[in-house]
Amino acid sequence: NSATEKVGLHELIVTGITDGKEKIADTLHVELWSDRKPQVLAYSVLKTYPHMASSFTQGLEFQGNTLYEGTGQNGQSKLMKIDLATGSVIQSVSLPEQYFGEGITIANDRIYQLTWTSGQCFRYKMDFTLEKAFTYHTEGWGLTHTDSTLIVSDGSNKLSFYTPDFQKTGELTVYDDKGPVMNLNELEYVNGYVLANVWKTNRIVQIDLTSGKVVGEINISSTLPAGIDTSENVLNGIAYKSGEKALYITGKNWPSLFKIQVNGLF
Ligand code: DDQ
Ligand code: CA
Repeated sequence: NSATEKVGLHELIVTGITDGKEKIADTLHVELWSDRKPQVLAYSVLKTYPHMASSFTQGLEFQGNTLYEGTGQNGQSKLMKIDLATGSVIQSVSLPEQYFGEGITIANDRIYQLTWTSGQCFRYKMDFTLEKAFTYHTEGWGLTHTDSTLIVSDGSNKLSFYTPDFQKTGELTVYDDKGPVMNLNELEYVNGYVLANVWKTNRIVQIDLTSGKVVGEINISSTLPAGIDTSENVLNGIAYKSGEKALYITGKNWPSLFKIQVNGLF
């Protein structure tokens, strides 16, 4: 067997010897992975806030000091403005029952909210009036933005880039040193990188937007709320408060929301 390597993302081609000649084996095996081992980023919990345990969190983001949350499940999906100190709702709008709400982000003073399998992204004015609906052709999972580029995850190891009018402009595949990092879910753009929590894990990965490599990771296993059923009620919410250089994290139906400081992120 032989392997060829390229710099950056590696490509492995497995070949076999048949009748003394080297041939590509019956099963051509091509795998891509990163040449970089993610740096484990240590963190500390600065504060614990209440979070509504009825919220199936699918998107979390600050605009200034104001926290916004989007929730999922058919018939229970909402866009909400949240009072951080109490966890209670300041303002909310419900999605029609046929939609399963997913990631949210706020760009150019507009709130965007994805849906899981309906291929519809809703855009609201800051007063929560619905302004427009856009169509896309993947599942909708997480959403964040940098300047006016929207960044969407779809449950694969891919991030897709869209204009504010939801025209697709590109995509990026994400790898760590073990291979493709699938199930990228809720997203947050922080300081040149995209953070993504990986569905059904306690892992947040830090993705380099130029290469797709996972350069860092945070494991929040020691910060799960007590007594939650972690089969579906998983970590799913990362919001960055730039003034504080702090992250706020929560999960689906978690009773708490944690303010954390991560070493080496900023
Ligand atoms: N997604 O957020 C990973 C994109 C979808 C999660 C869907 C989980 C469905 C759970 C439904 C539970 C109903 C009680
Ligand atoms: Ca977020």
